[in-house]
Amino acid sequence: MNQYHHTTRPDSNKQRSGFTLTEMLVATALVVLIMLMFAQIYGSAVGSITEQRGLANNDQKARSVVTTLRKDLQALTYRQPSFPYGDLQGIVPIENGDQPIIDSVNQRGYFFIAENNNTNDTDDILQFTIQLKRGQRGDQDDRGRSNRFIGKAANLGITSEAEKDDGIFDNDLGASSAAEVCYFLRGGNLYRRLLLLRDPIHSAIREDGQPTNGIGRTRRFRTAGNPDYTAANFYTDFDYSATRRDGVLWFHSVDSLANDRGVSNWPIALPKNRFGFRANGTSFENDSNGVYFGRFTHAETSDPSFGYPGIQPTTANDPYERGDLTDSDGDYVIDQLSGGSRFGEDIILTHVEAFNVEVYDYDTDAFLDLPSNDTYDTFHPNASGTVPTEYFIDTSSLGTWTATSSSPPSVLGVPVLSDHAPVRRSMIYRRTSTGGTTGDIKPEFPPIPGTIIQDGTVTWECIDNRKPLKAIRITLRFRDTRSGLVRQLSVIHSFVE
Ligand SMILES: [Ca+2]
Ligand SMILES: [Ca+2]
Ligand SMILES: [Ca+2]
Ligand SMILES: [Ca+2]
Repeated sequence: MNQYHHTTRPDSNKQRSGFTLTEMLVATALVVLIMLMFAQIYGSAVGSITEQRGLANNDQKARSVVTTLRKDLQALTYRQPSFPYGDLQGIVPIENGDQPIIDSVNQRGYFFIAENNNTNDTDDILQFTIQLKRGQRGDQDDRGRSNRFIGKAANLGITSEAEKDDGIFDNDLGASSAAEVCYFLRGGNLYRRLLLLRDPIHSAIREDGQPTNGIGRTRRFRTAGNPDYTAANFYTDFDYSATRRDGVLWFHSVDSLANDRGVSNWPIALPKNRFGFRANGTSFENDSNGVYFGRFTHAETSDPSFGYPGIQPTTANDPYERGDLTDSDGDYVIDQLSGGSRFGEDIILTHVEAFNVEVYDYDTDAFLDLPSNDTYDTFHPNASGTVPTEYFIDTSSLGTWTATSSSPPSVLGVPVLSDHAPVRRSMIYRRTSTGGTTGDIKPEFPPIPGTIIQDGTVTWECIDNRKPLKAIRITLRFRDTRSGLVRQLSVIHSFVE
């Protein structure tokens, strides 16, 4: 039996000659739909690739900037004082009269913040001194052992010069374990300006032309016999910290970091010796129209007319005093100093929208801006002129000691040098007795916390009046130009050790 039977469907025997119009329309619609879907998927994929590239670019830049900033902060020379100079947690400024209580190992160089407008995160300045160390604070410095800071140094053809500090002659570079560094924003660019402190490498053999001060350590300053650098503009050819004194150009050295030697070492902490500060000790941050510019950039300091500190400036050509500096064309370069050859060498990040420095306030347990136009400055005991606002110190009603006084003040500033010298507020004496009458002769008031002084029938106790700065936070916000994405990063640096 033939079980096989042929089933037929309608039209199955007909040869198809084409698609119907309906089929065509449906097919076309499907193709368009699919294409649209692909376009959408592809588009968003491309978008996310661009975004990811943007993030990667930002992250890469940010990592490098943050690494640099962290390294600089870790190399801070100005640190928490250690026993017996206090048991404070954080850094404290050095006041006039504080010479006896300076920790010469940890309180070296300076640390400076300028807030300017405290609702504006583009006008903060962070500037401080750094030195590479083997480990933590108090360690020997690391001369020649790790990557030292490298900077330009022109070859002057004399025996003791910065060009030889790296031990290699004729490469137009010098090196140092120490520098002063400043960070600031201008025109959306973050600048890091590095100025080396002279620190020639050690050499057992003196015939190699290495500069030395004769005791095998560092050459502090240029020799007075060849004082001026007149060949070209100083900052075009030297990434070195220098100043002028007695009509002569002087390099700063690692010895300039010491704050316990008066002014014999021409200390870099003395404001007038720092980069970006005027001879009167004030930070120079605005052009002649009062427009903020932060610090002079490489573009400006390499302008042939910058002059300072290579030549003795006159009022007309001293960049800190001339009074005609403007940026009228709005290109964020001072017009009068726009002919420099080193444009952009100090830019470390572009398209930056904020560089905000804040200080930790333990009363409110928060990071806060300083008040507008204020600075935080660790200062120098011999500094004169404008004294920075004394944050983190109790400046309340200090009295002065008077013989046989029956109404002694409750708080006494520790007198320094002589009875007529200004009182110091880093260490104060509080009256612990009620009432009483002071003695006939003024007692010694040593600046040692915890010291009890019996003065007639009055009892005084020495108090460490300094309130340390425990930490700062630096917030960096910048934009990736391809993706348009904004990234924000914060670096918190603790001064507590
Ligand atoms: Ca500000
Ligand atoms: Ca060299
Ligand atoms: Ca300009
Ligand atoms: Ca700020």
